[in-house]
Amino acid sequence: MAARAAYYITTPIYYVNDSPHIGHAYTTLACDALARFMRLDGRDVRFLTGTDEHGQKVEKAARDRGMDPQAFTDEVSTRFRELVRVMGFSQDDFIRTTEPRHKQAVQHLWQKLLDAGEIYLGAYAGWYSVRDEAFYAESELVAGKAPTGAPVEWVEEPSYFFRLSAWQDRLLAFYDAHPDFVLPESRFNEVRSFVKGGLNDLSVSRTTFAWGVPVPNDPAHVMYVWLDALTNYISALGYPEDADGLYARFWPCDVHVVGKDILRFHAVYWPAFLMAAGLEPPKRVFAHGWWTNEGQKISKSVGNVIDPHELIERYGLDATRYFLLREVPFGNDGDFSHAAMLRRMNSDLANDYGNLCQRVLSMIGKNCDAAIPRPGPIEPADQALLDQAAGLLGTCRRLMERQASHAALEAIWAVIAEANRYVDTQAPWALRKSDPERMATVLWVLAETIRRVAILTQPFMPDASAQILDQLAQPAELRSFQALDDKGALVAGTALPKPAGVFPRLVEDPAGA
Ligand code: ME8
Repeated sequence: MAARAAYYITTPIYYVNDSPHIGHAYTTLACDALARFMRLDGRDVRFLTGTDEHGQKVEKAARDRGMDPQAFTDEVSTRFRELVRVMGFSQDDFIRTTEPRHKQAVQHLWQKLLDAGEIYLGAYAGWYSVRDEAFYAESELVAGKAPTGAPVEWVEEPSYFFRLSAWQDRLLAFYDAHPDFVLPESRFNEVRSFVKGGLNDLSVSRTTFAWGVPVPNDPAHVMYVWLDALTNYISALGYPEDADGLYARFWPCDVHVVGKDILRFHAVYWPAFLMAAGLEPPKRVFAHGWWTNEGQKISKSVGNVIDPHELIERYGLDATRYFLLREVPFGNDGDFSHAAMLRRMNSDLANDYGNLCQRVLSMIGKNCDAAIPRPGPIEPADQALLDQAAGLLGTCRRLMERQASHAALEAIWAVIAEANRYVDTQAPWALRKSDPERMATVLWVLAETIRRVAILTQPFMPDASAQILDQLAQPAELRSFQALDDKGALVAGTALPKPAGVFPRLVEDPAGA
């Protein structure tokens, strides 16, 4: 058998200055769906998430709570792990930047950059935003604030610099050679124009606080939190020793999924650091958009932060996953609203997918002795539906290669809609008396279509899809994408359990809560 192709996907590592919210859950969810899809498609997947625990922002949050930074990060990091558990994410590793394996890797990378002459000692005098953990040039400020609206402070201190200015041409050449390096394309254009505008050397160490990885041989300095944080993507693979061979197997990364707020760090600084150290840059950075809540920016001060735990409690895990992945084209900004959630749950899930399964499985239960019916001759209308369902894998593969989960879901729902139309036009209930053999064929075609659809919805809604496949009595070994060919087709006579509804209809609370 041919070796399985590797697939490495990462989320940003989240700051532990605060509890996780919907934005964090969203990025990790998007990665989870991609990771599950690739696993079901036979890829050897490595899916990484974790927490970013150093820097001034985290140190300040710890101080505000009167806690030692390590004890504080231990506590908050646990909340991120808890979220990952509640959301049922399928990560293979969870890295914390306070772990020894990470610190060693960062110090090694630093030494390589120093040895290569890419880092030099100087002094920084300029603006810094603790909230963004970013340096800003005077010309970038808007009304005395960072372009993100974050407050800035004047910083003057000895600092090591990375020769970023020398990387402008090589970065532009790299972008030209890799036209899909950043998706969506509009974001890539922003990155190119930023780099074309000229790059300053980047301050990569700080001396005015201590919560970071110490600079080798100069302990007055801790490393800039972004140089530290970005390195997680390779430290988690065992870089530099690579005792388990993970680095050799999974680097360069297939895709770093990030929010648009941190694209510059990933698409400019990170490839420059890597190339300067003689390492390969990642294959892709995908920058997704920003969620608002009922039209408003999500912020603690507004008090409208969405807690993912509450969403799951109210709507259920799979419905929440479906909503977040389907409602907004991946890459665009999106708005969370209860009304939109209600629409998706009732229309797409309960009416379209849920009803299809319920109607077909209960008709089989009642009219076919609760076993997969034996199909007679296949007619053109049957073949048309089967062909559409069979075409889905290719379509979804093409879309998921470009992180377009929303479009894959749309394609799957087009087949669900087609199947519902087929039920209406074929009217199997009317065939029960007039032509039972034809009824058996129609119900087989429908059950087979549901099987294919349910295999493909697994990455997006693992639990609901598993329930549907259980109701079709599909064994575990027939749930990967390999089973999507005709060899996996439903076998007549297979006994089926009693069907049960999978997608509850959401009844609007009259109080409008
Ligand atoms: O930036 N909508 O961590 P962070 C969508 N530690 N996504 C959102 C969001 C929203 N309203 N709010 C947050 C950091 N996110 C660094 C990363 S990586 C080497 C270091 C998501 O805790 C989105 O993915 O501020 C965004 O990029 C990330 O959370 C920022 O998380």
